[in-house]
Amino acid sequence: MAIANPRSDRRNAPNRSFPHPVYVARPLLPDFENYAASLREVWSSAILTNAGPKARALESELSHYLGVDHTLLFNNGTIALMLACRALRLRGKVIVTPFTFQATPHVLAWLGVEPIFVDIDPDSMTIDPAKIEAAITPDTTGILGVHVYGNPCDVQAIDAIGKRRGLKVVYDAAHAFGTCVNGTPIGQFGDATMYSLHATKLFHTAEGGAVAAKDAETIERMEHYRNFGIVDEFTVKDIGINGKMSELNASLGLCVLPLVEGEKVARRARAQLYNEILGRNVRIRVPEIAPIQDGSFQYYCVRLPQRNRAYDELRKANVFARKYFYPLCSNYDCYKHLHSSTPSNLPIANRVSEEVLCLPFHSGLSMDDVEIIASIVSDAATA
Ligand code: T4K
Repeated sequence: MAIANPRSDRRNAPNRSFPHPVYVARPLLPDFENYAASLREVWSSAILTNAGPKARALESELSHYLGVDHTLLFNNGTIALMLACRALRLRGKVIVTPFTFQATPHVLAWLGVEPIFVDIDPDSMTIDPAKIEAAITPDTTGILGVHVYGNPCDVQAIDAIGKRRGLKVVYDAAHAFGTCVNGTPIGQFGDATMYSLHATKLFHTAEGGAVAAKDAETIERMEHYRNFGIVDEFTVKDIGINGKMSELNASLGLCVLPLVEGEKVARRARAQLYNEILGRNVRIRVPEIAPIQDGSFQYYCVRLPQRNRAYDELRKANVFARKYFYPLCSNYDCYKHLHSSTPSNLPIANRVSEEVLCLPFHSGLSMDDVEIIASIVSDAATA
């Protein structure tokens, strides 16, 4: 007698809708009692913010985990990136990828710096070093690369251009927590690297950001900037801002960090299953899956010409995939007037942004859920 396989039964069922919304991300949450115990310490100290002991402890644990000399915490990734760019004295024009979250070029614009968009590599979807050289002018002061979905930029080539042309190199590693390039931690490249610690990220503090940097002066400037420029009670050295992380957020981070490795293992298994099912469909391009020690496992992104159909079919099934990053930053109203935003300057980025779809990716998905989502995408790609 044939034994029913519940997985394929559900996958082929006419109604593949989920009873609850399934989102692209789900925050990794520690046992509540653990967090409550950490908060009790904060309560009894009555130190809630301003570089308190939890924030200092998390900075030190993050430097160790990320394999970098120095980490500074901020209240979100956007402020962290802005203060890193300011500390490195970026001004005039900075070369940047358009294939990113809007925060990346916004940071430059808030500093009064013009983003100069250049095209991306069609495979890694990160900024193409070959296009950077041609975009450098006497006004260029830096390069801002994004390790999109955790895919590392060509860091060797970009760092070499920075050195050769006297430009600062900053990396937006919002998606690349823990990414390594041939065993070297991603935060060791460039002049500064920013990690987003937002709730949707593999490692998070609900809201938060971190910067890894080597140069002592740059670190000192960032430290002043995040606390209004204050040096001591009577000395204000720089025009700073409030960029500090609270003790409540830092406590959460200290409880989440030990869970990250387990989450990566769970995500890798889900990525493998997605790839196994979706990789059978010639119309779908699946990502390469990094070894556990090298990857950030932040997003699972496929590329397919029928992306919009797949997105719509998933929504009918209560699944909220995301078109990260469509529209392209250079096509937003606030940037489309720039000379470098001309679509003919960015053909690959414009094409890729029409094809990408980030599927739900976290340990809260069962393997059955992954099979169902993959089957909906695959059917949409061939319909
Ligand atoms: N650079 C890059 C390359 C970035 O991708 C980002 C942020 C930044 C810089 C700036 O870093 P931060 O300043 O944010 O630290 C989300 C995140 O808010 C944003 O951090 C992230 N990138 C971006 C790619 O994704 P939205 O507008 O898509 O978020 P939202 O609210 O639609 O959340 C996505 C899904 O996650 C929801 O459908 C449900 C789920 N979710 C969300 C939250 C907030 C939860 O389950 N729980 C939650 O608490 O931007």
